Amino acid sequence: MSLSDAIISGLATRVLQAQDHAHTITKLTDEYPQMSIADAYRVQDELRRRWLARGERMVGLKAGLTSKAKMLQMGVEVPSFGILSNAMARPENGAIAIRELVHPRVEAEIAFVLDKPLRGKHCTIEQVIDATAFVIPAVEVIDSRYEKFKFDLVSVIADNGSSSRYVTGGRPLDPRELDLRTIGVVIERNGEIQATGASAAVLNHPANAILMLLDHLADRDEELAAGSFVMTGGITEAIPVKEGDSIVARFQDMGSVSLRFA
Ligand code: 0L1
Ligand code: MG
Repeated sequence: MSLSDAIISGLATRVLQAQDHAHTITKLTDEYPQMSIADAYRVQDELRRRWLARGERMVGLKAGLTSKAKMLQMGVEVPSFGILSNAMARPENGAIAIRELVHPRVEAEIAFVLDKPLRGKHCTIEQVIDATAFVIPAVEVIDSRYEKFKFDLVSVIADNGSSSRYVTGGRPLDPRELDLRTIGVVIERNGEIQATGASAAVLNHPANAILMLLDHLADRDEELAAGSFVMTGGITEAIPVKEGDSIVARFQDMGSVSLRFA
């Protein structure tokens, strides 16, 4: 049986306070072991309502846990999806305030910006490419609100897939000009290489993350609107950061994304 609206609303309050005030909470499933993935997305829906009510603008969606490295790191086997608001965006080369975060980690991702809507369960990679205005390198700063970054799939979905900040950089490129499966990526922290990977690590092709997202949206009778910004998931494992760290994520043929934590 699904959780009541009152319980979902209370859980959204708990998660939102933890996100806004950078403190940890225990896994939601500790209190509600019967909570389902559908319930967790209802918590996300409630978060979206509250973000909109306080004046934020929803800019797109994120797919997470889309690479083997990430699934292994977090001990789950299924991707998760989350919502991106304008309040999470930060400029390239800017300083991200570490006091606003609990235990941040960074991920190098390929983001898509659509200029046509996409809808339905039977789209193809070619249709995703056709609907894409450009792809752009991105770094997502994830920050689980769960103690020690330990959670299960239901709890992490309710925490909007650990979303906290994101930064785009490099060059926006026409996806038809690239082989999106073979983009090499290097993440440096303070000038030292921390992780390397290739974009095929994301479900063999990052556009497959968008196909999975479309599948999820179709179940909810929703679509990806023209103009959507979609992050397709970390290509390598996520790298922990602390105050004073500088991060550069280098994407072959696409440029780099730089940020620092202060
Ligand atoms: O964007 C991501 O891959 C994160 C999904 C949630 C799991 C995590 O916090 O690592
Ligand atoms: Mg991510």
